[in-house]
Amino acid sequence: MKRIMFIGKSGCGKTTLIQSLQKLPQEYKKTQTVETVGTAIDTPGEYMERKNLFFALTVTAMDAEQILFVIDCTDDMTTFMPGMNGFFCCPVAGAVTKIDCAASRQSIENAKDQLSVAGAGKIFCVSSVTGEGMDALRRYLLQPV
Ligand SMILES: Nc1nc2c(ncn2[C@@H]2O[C@H](COP(=O)(O)OP(=O)(O)OP(=O)(O)O)[C@@H](O)[C@H]2O)c(=O)[nH]1
Ligand SMILES: [Mg+2]
Repeated sequence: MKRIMFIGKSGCGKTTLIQSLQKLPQEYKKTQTVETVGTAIDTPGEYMERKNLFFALTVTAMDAEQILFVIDCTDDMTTFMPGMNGFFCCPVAGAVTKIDCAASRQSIENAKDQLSVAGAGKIFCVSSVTGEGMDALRRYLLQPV
């Protein structure tokens, strides 16, 4: 699998998604700092939410081959800036998480739109609980850069 860096708000499901993609046991663990899990680079949501920590993401991204912007479809708050892919040198894809809990189809579409405006190319809709959409995302992340 490519060396993928996961970026998104705290609680959006990055760590759980990494566990699901790598078929690891699902255990809740707040991400406190940048962590490597197999080929994944997990980041704390606060690094994206706080301006003074954002630079750490751009530095860490130098080690990545692929960025994945992650957004929770149950969270209406805007998290990604338009054109945010411009901060990174490698390809950016997107994942909409928690589709098993989506209030409506529209909330998933809104999340996809936000990822698209942020500059994510390919976008996947997944649930780490039911596994829906996981095979397609896994296949994409297995493709060479
Ligand atoms: N229903 C449902 N819950 C999910 C899903 N993905 C994650 N969760 C839950 O959302 C909560 C937060 O998930 P995390 O994976 O820890 O979120 P995170 O983005 O890593 O958060 P930080 O480490 O704070 O940046 C946990 O209680 C997960 O069980 C999903 O697809 N569906
Ligand atoms: Mg985490």
